[in-house]
Amino acid sequence: MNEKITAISTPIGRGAISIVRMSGDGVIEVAKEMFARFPAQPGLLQLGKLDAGEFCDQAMCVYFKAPKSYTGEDMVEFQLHGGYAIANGVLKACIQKGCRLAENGEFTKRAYLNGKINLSNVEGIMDMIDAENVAAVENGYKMLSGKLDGKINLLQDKLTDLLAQIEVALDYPEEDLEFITKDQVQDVLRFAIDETQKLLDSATKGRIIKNGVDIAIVGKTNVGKSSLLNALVGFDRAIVTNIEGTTRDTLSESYIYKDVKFNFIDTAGLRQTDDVVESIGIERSLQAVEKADIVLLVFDGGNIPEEYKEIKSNPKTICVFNKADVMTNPDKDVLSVSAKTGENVEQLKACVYDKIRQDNVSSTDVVITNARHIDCLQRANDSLKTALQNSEITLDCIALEIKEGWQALGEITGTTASEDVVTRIFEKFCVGK
Ligand SMILES: Nc1nc2c(ncn2[C@@H]2O[C@H](COP(=O)(O)OP(=O)(O)O)[C@@H](O)[C@H]2O)c(=O)[nH]1
Ligand SMILES: [Mg+2]
Repeated sequence: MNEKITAISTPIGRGAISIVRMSGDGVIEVAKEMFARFPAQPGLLQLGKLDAGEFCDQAMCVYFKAPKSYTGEDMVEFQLHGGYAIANGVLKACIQKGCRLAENGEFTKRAYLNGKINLSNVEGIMDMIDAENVAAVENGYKMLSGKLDGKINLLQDKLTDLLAQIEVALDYPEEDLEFITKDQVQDVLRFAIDETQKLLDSATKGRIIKNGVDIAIVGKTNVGKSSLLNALVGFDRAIVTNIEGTTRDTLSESYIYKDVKFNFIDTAGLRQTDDVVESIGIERSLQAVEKADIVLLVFDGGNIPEEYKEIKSNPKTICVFNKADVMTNPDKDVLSVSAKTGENVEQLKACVYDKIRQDNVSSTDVVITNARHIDCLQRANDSLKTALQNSEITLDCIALEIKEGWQALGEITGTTASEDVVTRIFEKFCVGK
């Protein structure tokens, strides 16, 4: 018996429409009491009068029959006129007729418990809802539609087969090599280690897709780093003066360019200084360079100073000549911009985008965006590596490690996830999802 649950699934507040949902045994009967022209068949959106007790609304109603619904249970959705009072009043009416208020993510949790979706699909849905750009939506969709669990299931299947063969070989030691050879075992292990490593390696891309690219703007004092940040994001975010050492702390601002979030980080210019605060700022600049995905090394006139040579040769660095409105660029291979007039600032964004796109965002394969998945993959990868090492000596003891690897993989899709993990995932959802 599935308890009847209900929730408002759209954001609370003024808007064109609001949706109230119900799921569980008996929700169709509840809806029929409220909606006279109940749809003739599942999946049909029907216009009619909805009686919420205290008021009526002209609304749309659609229902789904178990198991062919999002949750896998009987479900009803009302599409109401927007606004706080209507949605809340209809919710109250549903509760009065025997539903209870759904917990966060409870509709999706039921879908999971009823076998409609697995945990990585659920996390794909969450990534799509939380997405701040198109690339994050695309990747969430890949997870939702099973690109990740397909890979994980394949690996788990291979390990299951391997375990079975190893066990047979151990049960009949005298015929050992007829069942499986050491080479065969190691081939499978190497394949699984490789695949988990590839997924782990994709996590950098995943972070960029989800959280954006960190772009540190560095260079000598007064070359126009803060002015460039302002020009790039389109408003006066940072203080700009002609006094050296104006920027003493790092400061960041985000900007969505096409489908990528750019997180620009303005830094203090590197120079010898007795100012304690500025010295700390310079220390932070160096850390920003270290952590950044891209470094914009800004200079104006003359050559790039000696202390920047190392940053210049870093493959993640793009050199930018600023103040093109008043100075001539000595290096024709370097992009000239003017933070003051805006000249070539759009080209600079395109240049950053191309650099990122080349080796990061453009991926047809699913990439890992989730810290939980990274943890599971890392544990699987570690266990399998230990198994591979030990397989050099004997097959006797490696079954345990392979099982651990198999188990860690299953946590991603949920086949081996603990109740705790499952609860924590659904807690992050909104009510009504
Ligand atoms: N002519 C011109 N002046 C600029 C340009 N960018 C910055 N400046 C000036 O250079 C000085 C230092 O700029 P600021 O952005 O504070 O440099 P930072 O120390 O590198 O952050 C200020 O007086 C700015 O107005 C530019 O593209 N053209
Ligand atoms: Mg500055």
